[in-house]
Formats: sequence, structure tokens, C-alpha cells
Amino acid sequence: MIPPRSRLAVVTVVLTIGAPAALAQRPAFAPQWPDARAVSFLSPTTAVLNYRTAAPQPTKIQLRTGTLPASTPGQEKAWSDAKVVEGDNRPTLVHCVTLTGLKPATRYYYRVHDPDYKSNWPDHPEAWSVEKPWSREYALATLAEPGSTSFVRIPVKVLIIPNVVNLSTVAPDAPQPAPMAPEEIELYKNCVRQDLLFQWVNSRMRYWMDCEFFEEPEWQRLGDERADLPDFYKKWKPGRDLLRVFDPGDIGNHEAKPPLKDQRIWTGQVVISCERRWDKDKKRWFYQGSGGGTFGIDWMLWGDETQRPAPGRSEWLGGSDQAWLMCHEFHHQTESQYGLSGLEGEFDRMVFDHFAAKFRSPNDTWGSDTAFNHGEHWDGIAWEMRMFTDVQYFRNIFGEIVTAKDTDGDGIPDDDSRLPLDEKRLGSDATKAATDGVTSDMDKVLMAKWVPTTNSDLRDKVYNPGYVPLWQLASGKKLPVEAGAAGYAWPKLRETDSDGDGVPDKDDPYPIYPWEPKIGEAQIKADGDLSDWADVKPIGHVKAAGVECTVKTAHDDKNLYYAVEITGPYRSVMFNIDADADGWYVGNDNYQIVVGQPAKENDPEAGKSPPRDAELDQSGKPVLRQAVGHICSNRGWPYFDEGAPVKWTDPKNKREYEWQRPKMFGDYKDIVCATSVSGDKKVIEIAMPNGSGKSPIQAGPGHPIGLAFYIRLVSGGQLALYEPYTLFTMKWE
Ligand SMILES: [Ca+2]
Ligand SMILES: [Ca+2]
Ligand SMILES: [Ca+2]
Ligand SMILES: [Ca+2]
Repeated sequence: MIPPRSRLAVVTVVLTIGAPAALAQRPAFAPQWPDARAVSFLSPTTAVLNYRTAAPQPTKIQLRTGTLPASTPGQEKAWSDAKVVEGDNRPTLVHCVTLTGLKPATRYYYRVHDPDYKSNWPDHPEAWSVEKPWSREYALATLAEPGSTSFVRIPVKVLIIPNVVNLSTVAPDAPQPAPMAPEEIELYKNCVRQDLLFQWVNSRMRYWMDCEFFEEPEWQRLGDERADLPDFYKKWKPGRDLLRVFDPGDIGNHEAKPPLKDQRIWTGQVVISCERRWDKDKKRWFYQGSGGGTFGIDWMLWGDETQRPAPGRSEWLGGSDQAWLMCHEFHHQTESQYGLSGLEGEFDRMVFDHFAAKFRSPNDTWGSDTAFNHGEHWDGIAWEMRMFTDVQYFRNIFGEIVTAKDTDGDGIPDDDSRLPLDEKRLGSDATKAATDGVTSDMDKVLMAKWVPTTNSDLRDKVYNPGYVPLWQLASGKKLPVEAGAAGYAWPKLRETDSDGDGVPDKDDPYPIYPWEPKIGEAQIKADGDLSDWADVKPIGHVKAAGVECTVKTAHDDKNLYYAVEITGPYRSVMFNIDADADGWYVGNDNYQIVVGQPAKENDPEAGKSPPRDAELDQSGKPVLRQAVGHICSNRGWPYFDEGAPVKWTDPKNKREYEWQRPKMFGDYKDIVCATSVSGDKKVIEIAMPNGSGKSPIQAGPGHPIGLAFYIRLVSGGQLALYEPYTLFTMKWE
């Protein structure tokens, strides 16, 4: 494709800066220089580029429009007709180019004149189309014209393998497994869609993972065919290599090689293998759970030649939380898309979603922080998607730039059923940027993080009633909710006080939580009797999945207190306390407390938890099970301060290291936990010492303390009090 030569005008500003002598020895954690990102401004017709050359050079770039990187098979000649844009002829190291007269909502690829350019892939010096004197290629996409919005569409092919049996587990007398029912396959698809919605919203509708689903129709086997099993299990095809490229045009072909029958270029691929196993003890079929695996999209360039052009690829098994695996594993593909698009600096990257401080751990060798002010899992990824700027989203060299009608310019498409969410489904006004007259519709949407559930098997998922309307608005699909259910609120696009607590959305630090974020002073005695809490307002309330739970907090001179009242059968409740409100993976201030029902038999007593499958006594008094620090200066995940040894072998010289995880604070004996039970109602009252060194609480007036709170259910599912993994931060008064 040839760019519009006649419309292209160039203004160049050149900064002349000498090379600092120490540059070559710069430690890896020093800020990248220059500090301007590669693209510092975008409009529908203008872009500002910044780049640095290996040696002083005149300012000169090559520019082309297009949808595919030139390294995509078949695109090898993409650069042959590219426009050369020349700026100031005086050699310099640091360059700034302003491009004007560009076409709106259009991707431009560019390479910079840098004869001494060195690839970041020493084994692949020509990676991403290096062609001397030009550098590798990068991309930017101009914004859309008023009246429309634009975003990056990431085409993803998703293969669900519903009927696959691990033959090594099958007993000859096991009943023949039934094929997965269509409504169950739909359950998988909806989990994936819940993540697409989450990514769409948290990227401010700039990143659209457009998934197309495929199903493998035949029964397949894992393990060898067995003579002792009935004929049903015979003549099955072996299961596929889940990370191999699959052909939507020829699903049954497990050895498909490009050119595939389906010739579309996909940016991402996901394969979900619903591996069934026979549990001989429980005499039942079950779906094996797993973590996931992902290859980045660098396989577009190298790796198995028979697999090009290879999309990024993720795989996992069908017995786990499908929404979370999609969220976490596909995020690795997103990281690879942006990393391989040239966003690879500490201040210019899609953050790796294994949260840790930099250089804290030899197990985690990355040189940049991956932990910030957020909670676990989904909440960390929401943080990452929100911190990424529009300009960064539009530097992806993969996927394509797509537009949708956006009459009022609030970034939310008017009515576009291709997309996970639009104004029509939200019920907002497509002609007004602020339907409620005060807060922009996009800001309202972002009042929620759109996290579906805590991580649990897809068949045990427990939704807080606050999520239900979000999913229903977006998808038109219902989720089961009981009569009288209660939870957090959701963004109400036509009202000014979404949670109805009297604080308008625009002033409400937690506009979907109708609870005041404060820790007031009160005279509390932790004795299992909550009459001294009568005047303290709740900081959370939920009624769903057969339980009802109310949580309160308060303090006095000596302690931070929590009070929990819970009715209905449950296993345990968990407090994740971020005592300095700076993130669950930041600092040594994080504390986890678990209190739960006693086992019917052989309860291990305080400080220990009964086995997961133990039958619990719902009429017994709750017991303090655990109180541990989550110490993020620890050498390696997991960060709990249980005092366990950590071993590590240096991969370079095989030297072995051994550390003891520090025990920073006291233990469960330093937490007062008084409980009581009357009928179906259990009461838990907790006192954590403030400023004693026995707990991470070091609070005075004005100090913020974050809380995530979960109720583990007898079913195995888990109900979150707030949006799952988010931290509700309250101020000590
Ligand atoms: Ca709009
Ligand atoms: Ca609007
Ligand atoms: Ca409010
Ligand atoms: Ca913290």
C-alpha cells in the first residue's frame, strides 16, 4: 500500500544532544533516555514521533500505511514503495518528527534512518524488517475523525475441544461419558466473553479482542488406546498439540500447516481442551483443571517454520476458571504484541502480569516493577489496561484499526453489535457525552472494573449480584440470582448517584459501593458480641449464594477492629488487608486473615485449616485459621511470611542458594478473634494491634487501609464482597 504522498507535510524539530559517555554502562534499571515515548502525540491527522539513533544521523524516516507487519508471510514487499520523509539534515542522536496531513483512523508503519541500528534479537538481526540503513518497523495509528471512534481489533480464533478423554484414568466399569451439552459449551464461550468485555472496558474501548469460536466435533483420546476398554473408546484420534496452529477451515486436521484452508491472518489463538478424567474413588467424570501456557506472537517470525504466520497462542484445560485463564493467559499475548511492537522500556510497556517488585527475586528476573497500587489477578490487569495510554494502544503493529460511529465523541460507540459494549446496551445517550449531565459516560463505565468473579472452576462460579446487571447489559444474557439478593451497585448512566448513598458519582470515591470509606473511632471489646457496633455503619454487605454477610470496621487507641456477621452455610471468610493502601504486591504491609467453621470431626484447632473436603460443623463457632503477612520484599512468590525455606539455583553457574522466608510480624496468636454463633448466624470479631510490630497496622488519623474480603462457600465457589480482587480503601479517622 502506498501512503498519500501529496497530503503528507512534515514539520521537524531537532534536538541536538551529545552522547553521554556513561551511556553504554547504564544499569538496566535506569530510566530510558530520551524520556519521550516513541509517539508522544496523536490526532486524526497529526502524529509526533520521537526516536534515537545509534550514532548521529540526519532526521529521516520511511512511512507506509497498511494492516500487516512486513514480516508477515506475503508482505515482504511492503516497504518497496514507502514514502521517505526527510527532516533536518544536521546529524543528531535524538530526533523528533511531527507528521501532519495524515489520514484519520489509519495505521502507519515507519522505519527510521539508523544505519548502525542493532536488533534486540542478536540471533535475528533482521527481525521486524530491519533493512539497512533503516531500523526495524514500528507503527502508529491516527485517531478517528469527530463522529467516530477507533480501536485496535485483535482477531482471535478460539478452539474448544469439548470431548476428550484421558484414557489412562478410565476404569472398564465407568459409565460412558456423554458428549458435552451445547449449553455447557456456551458456558465456556460466555466465560471467554466476560474477559473480552473486561478488556474492552478497562482499555477505555481501545482494545477489542474479537473472538471467533470453533469446536472440535470428534471424540479424542489422551494416552494410548486400551484393549480392556469398550469399543466406544476405540479408533479415536489422539488429542492435538494445543500450542500448534489450528486451521478453522480444517478443524479435524491436527497437523495443519500453512497455507491453511482458512487464510485469514489471526493475531491470537486460544485452544481449550476439556479433558475428562474418571475419578475412581468418587466414581464420577470430571474436567481436569490446569494453569495455562502461552507463546507470544514472536513466532510470527521464528520458531517452527511450518507454523507461520503464527498468531500468539494460549492453551489450557477445561476444568478451571475459563474467564480468568483467558484474562491472564491472553494478557501474555497482549504483552508480547506490544513488546514486539517496540514498547519495551520501563516506562513504555504493557506490564507483565506476574506481579512483583523489580530485582526482588532471583526467581523473577525482570528488571522493571510489575506491581503497582492494585489487588490480585483481575484487578492488577485492570490497572495495567487503564494505565496504558490511547497512544500506546495505537502503536500495536498487529491486529487492525477499526472505527465505529460515536456521535458524541465520548469514546463509546453508538450502537455496534460487533463490540462487547456500546451506548445502546448501556442505556446511555449516544448524542450526549455525559448522559447524567455531569460525569462523562466513559468515566461512568470505568466506575466499575467489570470483574466477573473470583477465580474458581467455571461450574462453581459465584457472582456478586453487583456484576449481574453489568453482564446482562452487555450480553443480553442472564445469570442466576436469588430473590432478595444484594451486593454492590453498578454504574447507572442516567442517574447521578449510582449507589444511592447521597454522594453524587462525581464526588464519590467509590461510586458503586454505598459504604463510607472510613475507619471511625469506637469503643469496641472483641468478645463475639456485636452490640458495641450498633452505631458503626457497614463497609460492605452481600446476600447471594445462600449466605448473607455484613462487614464493619473501627479503631481505638490500640487496635484495628473488624466485625463480620454471616448467616447461611460457608467454609471461611478471608480478609486481605493492604495496611498502607499501596497495593497487595507492594510493601511488607499486607496481611491475610482467614476465619472459618470448625470441622465436624478432628478439627485441627486455631492456626490451622481443616482439609478442603472436610465436612464442617455449621452450628459451631468460627475459628481463626490463619494470620500471615504478605511480604513483598520476600525472595520470590509466594510472599507469605510463613518462615518456610526458599531454594534457588543460579541458572548461569548452578550455584545453590537457600533463604528462610522472614517472619515479619507475630502470628495468629497476636490477633484477637472472638466468635459466637446463634442459630444460623455467626459472628466474627477481630482486633489487630496497631503500631505494636505484631501486625503491619501502623495507622493514625488520615492513614488509608485497603481491604479485599471473600466468603468461601461450601460448594467450593467464593463470593467477593467488593468487585473481585479490588481493594476498598478506607481512611482512619
Ligand atoms: Ca458515544
Ligand atoms: Ca454518550
Ligand atoms: Ca454515591
Ligand atoms: Ca501494600
